[in-house]
Amino acid sequence: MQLYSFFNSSTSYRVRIALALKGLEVDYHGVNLRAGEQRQPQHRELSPIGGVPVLVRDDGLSLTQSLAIIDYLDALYPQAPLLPAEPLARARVLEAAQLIACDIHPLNNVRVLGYLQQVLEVAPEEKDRWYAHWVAEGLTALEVLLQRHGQGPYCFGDKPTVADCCLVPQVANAERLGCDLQAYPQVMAVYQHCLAQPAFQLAAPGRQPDFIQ
Ligand SMILES: N[C@@H](CCC(=O)N[C@@H](CS)C(=O)NCC(=O)O)C(=O)O
Repeated sequence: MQLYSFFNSSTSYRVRIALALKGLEVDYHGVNLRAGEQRQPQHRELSPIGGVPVLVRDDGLSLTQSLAIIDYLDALYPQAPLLPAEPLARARVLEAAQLIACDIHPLNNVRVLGYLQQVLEVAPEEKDRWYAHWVAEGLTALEVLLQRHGQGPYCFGDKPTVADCCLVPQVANAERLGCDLQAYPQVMAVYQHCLAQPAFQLAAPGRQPDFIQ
């Protein structure tokens, strides 16, 4: 399998965590989002919307959308399952994962921030306020969910799930962009626990072949 990824892309990071937790290796292709490579026609053949991650199977079939890719990997490689079988537990994991994937990430995606700056001509500090606002709204809600239904050391107990695959990259991004994360103690406890685990370390941006400072 091949993975089209960008070291700093949080959605690619989700898939890299899932692959590492399952002990799977892929051929890595860096797509430089800073240089706009995701919008090149050649990449749009793989990802019509122009994004990463893309997983390409050995037969050439490709798959986009990080949660669909993780679900596919989980079905194909059931070792270290990332979704519980019990219906309510499964829905809880997806609830947290989708809060991040649907309610936080899309508002702060590269193309959205680019549109704010380049088309709407929003000042850089206003764009940063936008980013921090949606991260704060989302992480506040995630903290409530985890306090109500979570159980450490991962989001939902002693095994990592797709919720952890989403939490770590989102918090890492927020940290990198200087957001104040003190108001989310349970989110941060899960984050710190995950960062200490070898699979999460393997998937980290700094460990990827396309890493640039
Ligand atoms: N919902 C998609 C989002 C994929 C996505 O947009 N990824 C970002 C990087 S984190 C990207 O490629 N952005 C490129 C752009 O917005 O131009 C997923 O979960 O895979």
